[in-house]
Amino acid sequence: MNTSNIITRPVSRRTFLGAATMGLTAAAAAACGTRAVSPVDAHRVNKSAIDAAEARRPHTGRTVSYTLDPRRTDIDLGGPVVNTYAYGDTIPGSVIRANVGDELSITTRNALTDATSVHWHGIALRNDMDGAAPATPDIAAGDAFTYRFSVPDSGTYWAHPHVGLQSDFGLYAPIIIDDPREPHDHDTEWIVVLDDWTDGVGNSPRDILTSLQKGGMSMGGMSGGSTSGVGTSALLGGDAGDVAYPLYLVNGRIANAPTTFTAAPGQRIRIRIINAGADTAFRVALGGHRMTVTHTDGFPVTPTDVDALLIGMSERYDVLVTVKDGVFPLVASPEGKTGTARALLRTGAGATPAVNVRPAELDGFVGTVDTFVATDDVTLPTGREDAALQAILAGTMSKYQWTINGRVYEQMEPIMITQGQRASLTFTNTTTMWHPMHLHGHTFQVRRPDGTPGPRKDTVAVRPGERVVVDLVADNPGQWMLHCHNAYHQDAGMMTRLDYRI
Ligand SMILES: [Cu+2]
Repeated sequence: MNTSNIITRPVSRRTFLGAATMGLTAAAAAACGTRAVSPVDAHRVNKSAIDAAEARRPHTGRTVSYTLDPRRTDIDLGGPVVNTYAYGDTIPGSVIRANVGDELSITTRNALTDATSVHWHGIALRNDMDGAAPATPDIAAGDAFTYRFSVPDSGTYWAHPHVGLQSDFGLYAPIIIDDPREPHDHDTEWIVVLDDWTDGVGNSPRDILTSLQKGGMSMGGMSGGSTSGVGTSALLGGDAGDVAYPLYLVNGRIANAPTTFTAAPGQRIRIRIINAGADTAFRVALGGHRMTVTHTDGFPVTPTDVDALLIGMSERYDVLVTVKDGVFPLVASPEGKTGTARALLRTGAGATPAVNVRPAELDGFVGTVDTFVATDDVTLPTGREDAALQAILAGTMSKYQWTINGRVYEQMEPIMITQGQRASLTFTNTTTMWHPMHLHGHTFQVRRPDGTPGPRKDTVAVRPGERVVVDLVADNPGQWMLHCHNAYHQDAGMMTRLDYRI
């Protein structure tokens, strides 16, 4: 095996991890010779531009208030009880809900022993309330902060910290933004939050990262949360992830003790599916039903029927289902990993399906980002490209370091954009792993392989060796994080910023 060319070849992850003597990649080596920029020093924003952008958002004049209590607490996962971090006493945290144009006022009281923040994932909000430093300062242990921002777009979003590995604990909550003008095309709604879980039952997220940095192959064993034993996935183009989790959860419960959603036969259910996992893509299906996908990351798509959906970390899909009579498993199968997560849908009499029932739909037609096309009303204008931005994804597995444009976050040079520009952003994945790439403050439009507009998304999976182009409109000034939503890749450097020129 020629390890000198390892990042551009589809080698196995085991080989990749084992290449401990591998030198720096060309991209990383280039970065070593250039000046590092402190993100804090570079934190300059145009406050009046941020205020002007806020004035352009719709406003109802209504303020909806919530409190969020990040704390250490005991959580019953349906058998295993873990002492972990959560928002309040439940996983997921309580739903945050408002209408388009409302102001959300969310007082966050940090009872953790570390600083935290709350990032309002997917919402095109004002930059200084984004919940990611330096645009918004972190909240010190014991302190409180009230996030105030208006919400311009309807859809399914979620809240999570933007500090270290806190996103691989129980700190997550759904956010639903309603548009009262939207036609009401369903009878009832089911929010389904997926997660991969290790804290308190396997190795801690911190220990997992340490293991990955040591070479990744030393942590295997019965306690779970190991960094070996992850397989491959054709849908993900190769290695499925870095961490084999001991548990996978739907709405905070293990597969043996699932939550049950109750409806009546013939009802139309809108299911909002959120992947809050740190290192796991899920393949999701509802036994006995096809699903009509209506939204990707909050934005409408031409309704499209699928048997199952592939959902990467931080992605959201909304689906409509007209339910049959009986008891049906909603199964979230961790892609390329061993285990299962599930919930139950009960609309009538019948025995509960066994935990090992694998719906045939999981192996039917699986919707991926390539499957969907945004509706006309949310399709971004085409025909003009003022800037062609690049994000080259690379990695050096010898020390578990991941980079964008040759740099880890601490040394990043922001990607620059000018307000009003229409820009393309090209992700080029030179690694042997897939990366769910997320941009804050914007919902870009993914270009289909033939160049035509695909779905609106804030997170797009970029498979090994693949190039993905997205288009965006620079209409939300500030400094915005652009990063891989694999929590371990992000913590190990795979983050940069999109900065508006001032
Ligand atoms: Cu990644």
